[in-house]
Amino acid sequence: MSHESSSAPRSTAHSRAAYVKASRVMPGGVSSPVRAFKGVGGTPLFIKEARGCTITDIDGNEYIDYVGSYGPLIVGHANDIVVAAITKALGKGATFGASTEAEIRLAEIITGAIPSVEMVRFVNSGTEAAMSAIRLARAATGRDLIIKCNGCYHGHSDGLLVNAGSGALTLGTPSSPGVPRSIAAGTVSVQYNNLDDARAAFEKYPGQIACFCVEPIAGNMGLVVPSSGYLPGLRALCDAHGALLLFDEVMTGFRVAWGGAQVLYDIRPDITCLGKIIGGGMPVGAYGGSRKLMEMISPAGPVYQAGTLSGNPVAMAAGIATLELLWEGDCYEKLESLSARLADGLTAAAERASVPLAVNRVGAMVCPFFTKEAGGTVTNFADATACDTARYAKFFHAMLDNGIFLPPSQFEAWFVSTAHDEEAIDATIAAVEKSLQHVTA
Ligand code: HOZ
Repeated sequence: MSHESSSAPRSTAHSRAAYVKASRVMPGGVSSPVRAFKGVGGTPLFIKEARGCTITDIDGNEYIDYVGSYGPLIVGHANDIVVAAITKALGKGATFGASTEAEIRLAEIITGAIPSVEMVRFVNSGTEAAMSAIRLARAATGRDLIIKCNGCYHGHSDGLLVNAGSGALTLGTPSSPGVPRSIAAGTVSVQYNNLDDARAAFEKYPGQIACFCVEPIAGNMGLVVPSSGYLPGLRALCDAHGALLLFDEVMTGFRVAWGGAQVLYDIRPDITCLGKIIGGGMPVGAYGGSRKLMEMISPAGPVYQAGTLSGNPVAMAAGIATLELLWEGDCYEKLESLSARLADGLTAAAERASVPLAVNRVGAMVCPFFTKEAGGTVTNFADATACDTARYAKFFHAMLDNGIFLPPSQFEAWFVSTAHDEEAIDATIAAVEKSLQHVTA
């Protein structure tokens, strides 16, 4: 399809009216904070439908989409095969409160793709996966403390909402009222990409750390790439201190490679959290690890965790269809080449416009950071939060006017799907050229 864009301001009157109505009955007018445009100002779009790489709001404006529902839609919106799988499963019943063969199939795909995962427990969200994985780590080690990195986000459970990224960062509330001090005290936070900081935390709490919980590629403070040696260093520190290494691959699982970041970097964590892509756009999460560890989970073992809709057959069907599509053909090659084209185009456009921009990328996750100075890099939370969010906001709105839907925050990654094509990427770069003129004004 053609992706020609016009930079004429688009009418969003219906979205604005919907937002007024929504704000009367839903906190902030949304079901998840980042959607409210608080990080960029203005009124959030309400979506009518989406297909492929294109999303359409209720005013009928079409955009090339890089939000991709924050990661699950690696084969694009409303992929025919995924829709058919969902429809077929739904026609047989939405939920049973009993096991299905689809759970076995999805678990087999996951355990086949990720060497560190021999068994998997399905849950309903990444938040649930991380929360349950931490309980398992504490049970397995008999220790209470956990370490997490500033700016990493592992869902919104109490103990993980400490110096958190994603919406909590966008809104300037890294922690939250309502998190008991006693629970927050169980979380030690350190700087991402800083092994000395990690080592110091282990040394400060000898024999007390249950696990080091980390996004192997940080995707919730924008996209921050692990420096060489960081992940192997964490593995060695955990081993030296008898702690478990927990990779939160909710975002990176099956996105940066078949399997995820741990396959890409050849590191074996003890516990892995998954979500997003393995549910093909339906609500899902999972955590997994060695058989020995996972057999501690109820009913095989004593660590309790349950869920009425866990392993939901419609979500399983969507996940299986998505992963089967990814397995076939040259999906990851295509994602790599499109994403490189996007990142290179962003960098070149910024250079031409003399706008300082650091473009971070791993596979089909891309993030342009508006650094304060030319040549700036973003390797941790401090670098990310030093970026010019006002400039990102101007850029975001100019891109919307040019027909491109980006995450409404400097601190979220852009997601490329197999439904994008070179034409869409080139149209995006053309929009970037136009939009960068506005950020210097
Ligand atoms: N992990 C997701 C992106 N950072 C969350 C999306 C949301 O908070 O709505």
